[in-house]
Amino acid sequence: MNKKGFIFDLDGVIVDTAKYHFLAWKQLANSIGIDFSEAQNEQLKGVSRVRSLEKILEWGNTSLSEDEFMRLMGLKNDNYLNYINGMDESEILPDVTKILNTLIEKEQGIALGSASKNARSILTKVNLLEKFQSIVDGNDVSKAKPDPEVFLIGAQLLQIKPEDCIVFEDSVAGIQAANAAHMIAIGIGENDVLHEADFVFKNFTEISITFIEDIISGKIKKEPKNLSIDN
Ligand code: B16
Ligand code: MG
Repeated sequence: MNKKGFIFDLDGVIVDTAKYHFLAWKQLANSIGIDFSEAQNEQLKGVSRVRSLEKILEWGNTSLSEDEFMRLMGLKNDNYLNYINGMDESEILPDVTKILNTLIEKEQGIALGSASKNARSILTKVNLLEKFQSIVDGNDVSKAKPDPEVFLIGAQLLQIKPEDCIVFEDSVAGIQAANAAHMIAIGIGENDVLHEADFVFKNFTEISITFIEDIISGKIKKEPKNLSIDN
């Protein structure tokens, strides 16, 4: 039997929590006199919570004591969790459940590989937690994407070789992490942004069951150009 490991990013792939990150970061930034735009929010996709606040402070030319930094991170997360608490299954992005169910039916490995420390709460809210055999989130990694650590741990937990894993990602750093892990990198989003991916789809409605079957059988492989010897 062919068994592959399918590793899903969370924000931007399974659900669109970027809109809630935006509202929570904007409220926090404005409270300390810093403007925060949607374009800046784009740059925080896939970036850890600590690094996100560091970037916002850089944009606002502001520095804080360590205590104040920690306090503001807590405030942002409390505010973000208020939005997350209102989530339900209707927020799952189109055809994500269909693809997950197909993979379960075909007895494939399924893992989550997210930078978010709130990943388990979010999956619970949208009722998808039990579809994942393994979860790797922001609590489990020491190195952020583009480092491949998050996906390599995912492969290890699934007990599947990295070369037999496939990553679904919406961020450039995440695609680079998948390439560095020698996994098939599937971008979810725009081709011009995610051009380092092996394949790019706007969303899961564009991914056919035949495509999934061809990956499982090994007919579809990683693009050789994305397999450089130094990563
Ligand atoms: P948290 P992903 C990432 O999720 C988000 O894209 C990013 O905007 C966020 O800062 C990061 O999680 C940390 O999230 O504050 O919940 O720990 O795309 O890696 O699933
Ligand atoms: Mg993401």
